[in-house]
Amino acid sequence: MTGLRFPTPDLLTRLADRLGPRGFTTDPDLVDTWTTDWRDRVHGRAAALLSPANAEEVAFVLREASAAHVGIVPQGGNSSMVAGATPSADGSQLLLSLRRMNRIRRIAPQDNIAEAEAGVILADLHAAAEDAGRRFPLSLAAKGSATVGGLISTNAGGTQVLRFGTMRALVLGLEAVLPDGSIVEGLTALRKDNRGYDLRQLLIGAEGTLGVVTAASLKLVPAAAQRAVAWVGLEAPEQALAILRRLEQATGEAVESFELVPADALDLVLRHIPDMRAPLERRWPWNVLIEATALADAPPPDEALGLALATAIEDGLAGDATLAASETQAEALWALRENISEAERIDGMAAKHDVAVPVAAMPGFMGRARAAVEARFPGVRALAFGHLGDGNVHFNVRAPADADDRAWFKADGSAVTRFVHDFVAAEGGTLSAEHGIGQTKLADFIRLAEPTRLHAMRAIKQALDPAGIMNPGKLLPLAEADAAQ
Ligand code: 2HG
Ligand code: ZN
Repeated sequence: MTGLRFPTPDLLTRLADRLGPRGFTTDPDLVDTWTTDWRDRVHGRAAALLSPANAEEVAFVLREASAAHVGIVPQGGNSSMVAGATPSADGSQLLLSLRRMNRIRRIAPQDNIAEAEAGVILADLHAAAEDAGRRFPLSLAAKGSATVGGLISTNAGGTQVLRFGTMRALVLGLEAVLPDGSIVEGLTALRKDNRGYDLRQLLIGAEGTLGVVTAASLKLVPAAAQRAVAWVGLEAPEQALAILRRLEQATGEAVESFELVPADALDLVLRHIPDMRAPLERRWPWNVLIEATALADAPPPDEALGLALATAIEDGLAGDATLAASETQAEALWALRENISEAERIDGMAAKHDVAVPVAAMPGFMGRARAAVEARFPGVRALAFGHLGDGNVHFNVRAPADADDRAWFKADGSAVTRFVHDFVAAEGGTLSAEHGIGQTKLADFIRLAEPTRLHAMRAIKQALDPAGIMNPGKLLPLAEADAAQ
């Protein structure tokens, strides 16, 4: 690789001419809103914000950037948890927003696919699929801003992975632009296509380091005509897991979400988010939000779920439970879960970790990790919540109650993170279950990854992006020569 450079005035003029006023700006009022990560931890600068209207314009940008050795940072809704779409602080990189490419090109109910451009917001895709009597079965708290391109580039997970898998399982084909400006026309509706290396899977989860996803054909499933949503209070995560396995026996594939919420996460939501109400009379140490669905003609899922939960209470596995009696109540229960990140953000800085271990090992892991981190850093408060059914929790560590959270984060944040990542590595887990590596996990990823994995990743990067222009400094470190000159 050769060194990256600052964009010259001449390059900026060529980009402005090709993209037009809607597609190019250097106005700080418009650029600067997109140069900080969602959690306000990483502050970048960008020479310009590019908003192409189609794949041909993206191709023009990448060809020019490759020739000029200028870094490109692709961005969707900017809801990355790892600062994966935040440019570097030196202002040498160009932000490439895909938000203008927000058309759902078609929905084909007979093929069960939707073809959506990279800038389509997840909630809009949900609505369009529903209008066609179908469903796109991936959801997460940031659905109002996260875009299809970002979800693909980060191989997003969310709250339905238990049944439908991550984004990798839901993408049939991609249209994408490679760093040399060539366009991959891969928007297939084929369910099977077995011709060697799978470029689509390579680009999914590549965090924008190998090219730019511009559109995708996505799998749809039949609309879930009925859903049952329950909130369960219990004493320990081990019991939660036992309940999940029982529910699977009782309801087959009906359970699609099984989310763990500790008492202190619920407290945060009740404290910081308006109009939230505690779902159960008592404050239980742990809670689980469960959603089960069924097609129109199937028996109502609330009967099976209600029965299984009543038995779990009788058997002493669960302490208490409530079943939503209406859509409004179901939404209210989901709001308690989906607002945890926002409530934690309002509360202050946190060292955030997105870890996974084998499902059955997770309850024990959470207990050990919490005890270890709280012993090593006295006063800190560990909070583990999320996708217990996938063996993935967000093991976030907040400042001691009496500390200035920003000062604490600056002084101790990376030591806490290093400690947690070492801990999860020692237990055979991963430091990124669903959020990716981005910038905030880069150092520990490189430190802890197997050399063979890193070697293969570097070889792929070198082959597809020899100038190193794509999302520099994310997922793989900048080579020394690549800091912009
Ligand atoms: C979630 O599960 C997201 O709500 C965010 O992945 C997790 O804020 C977090 O740590
Ligand atoms: Zn999550």
